Amino acid sequence: MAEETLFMIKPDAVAGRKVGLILAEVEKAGFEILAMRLVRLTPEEARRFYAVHEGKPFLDDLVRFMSSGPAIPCRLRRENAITFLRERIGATDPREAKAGTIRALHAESKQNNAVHASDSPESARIEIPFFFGEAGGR
Ligand code: FUP
Repeated sequence: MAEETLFMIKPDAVAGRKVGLILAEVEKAGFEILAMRLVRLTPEEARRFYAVHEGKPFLDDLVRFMSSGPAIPCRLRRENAITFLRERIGATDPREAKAGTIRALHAESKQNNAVHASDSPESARIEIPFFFGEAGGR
């Protein structure tokens, strides 16, 4: 069944001029781009996006990083999009990510890890409207 997910190219990858390469990989993997923006998150927005990590020791640094420059959230569609994209991006820490995954290829560190992808249908239902509103960005 076709499914939608929220993908985001993070500030490290935008600053590192990796946007074209990463979008090419996403398109080659069969995803359709339904909506896309370039946004600079405020620290408050970054904290709200990562609200599930409230109280974690890495959150303050993560918020600083996520609000340090522009990021590119994308609404993507594909068969089995959520699981398939999580496979394609690889583990959170690029040192643990399988060879050939987006994070293995493009991430700098566990924090500056190039991309985000929704980890469940519940997350996608929150994260897509976070960036693309009720109308889904159409
Ligand atoms: P992921 O779903 O792979 O993006 O990973 P998590 O939801 O566990 O973490 C969200 C983000 O927090 C990661 F992308 C990077 C950051 N993070 C750290 O900086 N340090 C950690 O120990 C864990 C996560």
